Amino acid sequence: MAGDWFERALGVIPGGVNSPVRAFGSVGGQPFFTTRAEGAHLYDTNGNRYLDYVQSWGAVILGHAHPAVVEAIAQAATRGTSYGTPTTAEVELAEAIRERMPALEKIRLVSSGTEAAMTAVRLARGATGRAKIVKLAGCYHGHLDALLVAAGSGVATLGLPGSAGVTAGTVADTIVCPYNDLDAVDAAFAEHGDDIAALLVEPVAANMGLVAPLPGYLQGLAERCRRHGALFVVDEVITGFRVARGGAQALYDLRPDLTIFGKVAGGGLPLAGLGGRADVMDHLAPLGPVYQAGTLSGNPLATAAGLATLSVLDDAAYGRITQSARRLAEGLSVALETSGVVATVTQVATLVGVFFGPAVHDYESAKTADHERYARFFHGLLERGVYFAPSGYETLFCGLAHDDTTIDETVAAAFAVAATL
Ligand code: KE4
Repeated sequence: MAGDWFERALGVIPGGVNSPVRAFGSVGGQPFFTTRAEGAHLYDTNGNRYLDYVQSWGAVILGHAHPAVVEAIAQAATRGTSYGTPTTAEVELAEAIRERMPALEKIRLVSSGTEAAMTAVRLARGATGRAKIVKLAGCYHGHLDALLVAAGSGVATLGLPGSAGVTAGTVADTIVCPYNDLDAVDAAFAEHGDDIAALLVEPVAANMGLVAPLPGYLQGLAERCRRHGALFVVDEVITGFRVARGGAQALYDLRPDLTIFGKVAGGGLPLAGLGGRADVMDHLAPLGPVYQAGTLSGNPLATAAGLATLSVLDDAAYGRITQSARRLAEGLSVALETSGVVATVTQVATLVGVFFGPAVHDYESAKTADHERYARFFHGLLERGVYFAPSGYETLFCGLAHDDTTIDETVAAAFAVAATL
């Protein structure tokens, strides 16, 4: 039984999980343990089948165990698993990424989004000779100390440690502004302009629930960075190769100085990276003075999975996934409205979000949504075999395996659960 496995896990792994959000802390209850997955479905140790909208937090887009990805990994494994030397697949994957995101003139592969963000922060500071970093409240860029910050009071405040173990010193150069608020960014540049190395943003915020950028917001950020000589860094770990073939920078016509990517680019294996202006990226070792390294960077199995995934994702695929997301968003809206539940369903291309409350535009308003009601919605769906994100601060991922039948099954379950909310 799952409970037995959770008990066993608790005896050897902190919280029983290797990443906190998996523990269901935000929604209550105990997590199930997955034994296998296929297409849009997960299967747990009790043989239950779930329609999966977490899709490994966005790392899976073709559906689980897609034949092209499985074959690519299996083939690569017969040739060894890691060499610690350059390989042709790393070059081919970097070129495939640049073909989709031309702003990434040079690319460095790493093993996680956190590692990519950490490198981007160090690189921005090394390339500009400046210390300050601007981040936006509610955006998540991984668990690097410099960005584990809580916003102070006020609109452009120096960060306070956002986790135990993060010292005041490591966040002393981090400025936090509300998302979707250009005036706050103006205040930050007015006070610290010449010392701001970079501004990091999730172009579509997906870690405070799904929050779209207001019209002109992203362009406003880019323009302010340009005016003050700071690097405009977009975190496309979720949106990259997810919301469009060229990511959010294609959707919103952006040319970032640096881009962080991950998840889809690794096809579900540990791969992430950063890329951008060659004159900035060339500051990275061994070419330049900004050190960065990784034993498994560009791992042959991960690059094989990433190449296989990207090769399936043509514009028609994104069109199909976007249509599924639209069908899901519309169905959820009707289901919740029919039951008279106050909820806001958001959709950006292939991403869908649900807030129990009025429209959300930043982290403060995301926090005012009814997360207790979201927890009840989550468990009601889970009981009916539908697995939504176990937190109202996450996002729902549609993929190629979510067809009309699976979406309609989900919407039917949502109607049933909405009536109980
Ligand atoms: P990783 O270090 O977890 O590979 O990536 C960090 C990261 C960076 N940037 C963005 C926009 C991200 O969303 C993430 C990680 N996303 C979370 C879920 N929203 C991963 C799930 C987890 O923490 O277990």
